[in-house]
Amino acid sequence: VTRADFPDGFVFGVATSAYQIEGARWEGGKGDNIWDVFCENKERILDGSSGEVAVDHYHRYKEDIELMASLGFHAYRFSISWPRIFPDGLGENVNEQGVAFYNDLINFMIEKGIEPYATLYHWDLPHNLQQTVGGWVSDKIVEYFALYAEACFANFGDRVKHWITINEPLQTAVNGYGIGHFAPGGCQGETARCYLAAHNQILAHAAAVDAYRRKFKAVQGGEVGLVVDCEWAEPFSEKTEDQVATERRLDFQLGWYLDPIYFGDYPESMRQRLGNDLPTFSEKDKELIRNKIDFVGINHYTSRFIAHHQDPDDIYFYRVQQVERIEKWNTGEKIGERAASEWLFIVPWGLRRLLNYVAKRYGNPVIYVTENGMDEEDDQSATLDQVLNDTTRVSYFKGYLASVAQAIKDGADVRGYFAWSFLDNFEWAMGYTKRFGIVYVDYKNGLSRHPKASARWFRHFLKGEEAGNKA
Ligand code: GCO
Repeated sequence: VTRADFPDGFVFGVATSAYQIEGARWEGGKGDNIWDVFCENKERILDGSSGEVAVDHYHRYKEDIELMASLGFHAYRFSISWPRIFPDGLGENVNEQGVAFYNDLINFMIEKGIEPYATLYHWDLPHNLQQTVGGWVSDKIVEYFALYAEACFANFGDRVKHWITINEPLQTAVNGYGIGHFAPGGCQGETARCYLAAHNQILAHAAAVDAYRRKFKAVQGGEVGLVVDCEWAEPFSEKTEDQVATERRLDFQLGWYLDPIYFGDYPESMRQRLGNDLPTFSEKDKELIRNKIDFVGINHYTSRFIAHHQDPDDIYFYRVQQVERIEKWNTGEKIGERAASEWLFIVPWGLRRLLNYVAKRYGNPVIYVTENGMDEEDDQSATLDQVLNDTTRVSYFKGYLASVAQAIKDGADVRGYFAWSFLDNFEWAMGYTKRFGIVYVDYKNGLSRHPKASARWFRHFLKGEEAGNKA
C-alpha cells in the first residue's frame, strides 16, 4: 500500500485520549473524573495503576506534537477533559486554566502544521456529575453535556473544525454502566442501566450538534460527528440462524447508535429482544436526534465469526443472542492471529467490509476511521531495541490501510484515518500492561519517548518514499 492509493486530501493522523495520556490529575484546577476515582480501588486495574501521571503529556505536549509533526502526520485526534473545563461538570464558571491548556495545545499543533480533531468525551466524566445526578443514567446529563460542548465550541471552535461529541458510547454503556469493568462501575450486568446510559449519550450527542448548528456553524463552519466502535461480524456458518445472528450483532453495535440518528429509532431486533429495558424516544426526542451528524467516526480493531446462541442473557451484549467464535465451524479457519489483548485478532479484510457496510446502511455518509491499531504485551525483560522493532504492528497497519484504500475504491466515502495510538498509554482496566503506541514510552526511565519501527514506517509512507512504496 502507498500514499498514492489514497485520494488527494485524505487525512492521516494519530489518536489519543486525555485520561490515557495527560496525567496531572491535581493540576490546572482540574476536577476529579470518574476514572480518577474508579482507579483508587487498585483491584479494578490489572496492574493497580491509574492515569494520575499517565505519560505526562500535560507537561510534555510540545515534545509530543513536535515528534508527531516530524513523522509527517497531518492531523491529531485528541480529547478534551471535561473536568478541566468544568471541574464539577455543572456548566457554570469555566476553569480558565483548563481552557488555557487546550488553547496552548491547539495553537502549538497548528503552528506545527497539524490539524486538530477534538473529542469532547472520551470517558472522563466529572466525578461530581456521577455522584450528584448519577452520570449517564440521568437525563439531566444531556443539558450538562450540551453546556460543556458549547463552552468548547466557543473557546476553541475558531481553530477546531472537526469535532467528535462522544467516543464509543457502547463501551461506556456496556462496560461502564452495565458490567462495571470500567468507570463508574458499581453494577453487575444490569441491562436497563446499560441501555439507559446509551440512550442519554445519544440525546447528549444530538443536543451538542444541535447547539453547534444553531449557534456556531454559520461563523465557524466546522463539522460534528460521533465515534462508534464496531468489530466486523462474519457469519460462523451458512445456517440462517447464524446469518441472522450476525446481522443482529451489527444492529447491537452500530445500529444501536446510528439508526436513531439516521432513521429516528433503535433497530427492530433490539426492541424485540429488550422490550421495556430499551428506552423509547418521544416525538420531540426524535426530532432532536434525526440527522444530527456530519460524519461517522469508526473505531475498528478486529473481527469475529458470529453464531446464534439460545441464552438470552449472554453477558456481553445483553440479549443479542449471539456468541463470538474465532474459528470457522467446518474448516477451522482462524479469524486471524491474536495480538496482546484477548479480544484483538488481526483481520485486515474486516475493515473493508465494515466500511462498505456502513456506507450501504446509512446512505454513504462521510466516514473517518478514528481509531485503528493493535497492542503488544509490555515485556519487561526485552531490550529497547527489541521493543522498538514492532514488525507485527507494521504489517497490521499495511494490511488495514490497504483495506481502507480498497473500500474507497469500492465507493465508501472515507476521508481520513487515525492510528491508535500515538503513544503507549494507560489502557483502562489493563493499566500499562498493553502497549498500543507507535511511539514507545519508557515507564522506567523518565517516560522518555522512542519512535518504534511502525512510527518510522508511517514517516516513509506519508512522504511517499521507498519504504512505503515497497510495502
Ligand atoms: C477508545 C478505545 C481506546 C483504547 C483502544 C484500545 O475508546 O477509543 O477504547 O481508548 O485504548 O481502543 O483498546
